[in-house]
Amino acid sequence: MCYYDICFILSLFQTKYMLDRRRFLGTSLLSASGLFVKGRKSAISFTNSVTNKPLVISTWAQNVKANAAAWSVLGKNGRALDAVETGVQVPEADPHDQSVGYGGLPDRDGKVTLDASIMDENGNCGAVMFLEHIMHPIKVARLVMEKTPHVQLAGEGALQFALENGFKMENLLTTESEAAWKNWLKNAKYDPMTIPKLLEKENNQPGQKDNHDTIGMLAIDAAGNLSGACTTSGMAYKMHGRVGDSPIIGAGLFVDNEIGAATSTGVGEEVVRICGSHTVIELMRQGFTPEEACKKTCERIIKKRGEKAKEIQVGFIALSNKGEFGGYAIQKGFTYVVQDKNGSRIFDSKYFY
Ligand code: SD4
Repeated sequence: MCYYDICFILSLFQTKYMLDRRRFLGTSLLSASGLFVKGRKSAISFTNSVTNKPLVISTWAQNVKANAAAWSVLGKNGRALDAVETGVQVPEADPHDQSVGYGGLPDRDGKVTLDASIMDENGNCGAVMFLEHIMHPIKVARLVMEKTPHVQLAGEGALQFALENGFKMENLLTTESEAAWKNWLKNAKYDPMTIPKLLEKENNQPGQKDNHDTIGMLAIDAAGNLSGACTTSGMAYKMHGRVGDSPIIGAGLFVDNEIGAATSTGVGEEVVRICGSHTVIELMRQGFTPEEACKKTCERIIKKRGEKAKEIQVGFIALSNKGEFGGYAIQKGFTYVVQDKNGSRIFDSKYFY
């Protein structure tokens, strides 16, 4: 038997193992019973191996309204791409949401700079980064995808492209966010956990009640096609010119119609280092459920950062092409929200610390 024969036999074994594992996961998930966690549902109660579509899932509980907007498209047999583009515009236009679009906390120079990305079922994608003065960066990202030979446009060039396509320049810095920035300037100490800490102090976890964070939204439509969108004003008081994970395809967002879609929230630098959302999808390709894949991806960050990981928040959500979904975070407090034909449900994510 030659070397190539041995390799061939080994690959047959590997394929059989993966198929068995997928079958096992499918069966065990089917038999999972409904569970409730502190008044909210645990993801397992809605994870099953029967196709559940259409469905939309977003980071953070507050995004119930964004999901409802996406559902207005999905519920009428609309395309997942149109649904996610419509849905994430809700927090983009909300002046009280201090981590997305209008009203976002500025960088250390007082400028609101936005990152956004979008990806469809065919692997088409578009992104804008370090974009100023445009209320709906996600719409510009979609135009980058559909009207240019490129995938990403940044800064001045992205703004020029937006203006050429009929977008208006607007002041996105609200009085509230300007006041917060001026207060920060007194000590001017950058801390990537600024938003989580602020929210904790107010005894109000990110995503709950009036608090918000980056929105990553994933949807599967009635035709079984997946799409995703992610939009943010990035880390509060970041350096001018800083770009996070949200507009980086494979980091803040990834869609592969053969497997599923994933998106992230939290400290973008940590997500970029491990190509987070792409990693989630590759783990799902190996047979892990969306929740397991999100957990394993968080583990990669923890392994790299050691003790420092206890100071970092990153959360992932994922949706399979069967409508199975899940999420996981490094720290306590991450939530996600799902809407399908059964209505809207908020989930407390499982976490490490
Ligand atoms: C970023 N991931 O710019 C975004 C910010 C975020 O919760 O999600 N904050 O790094």
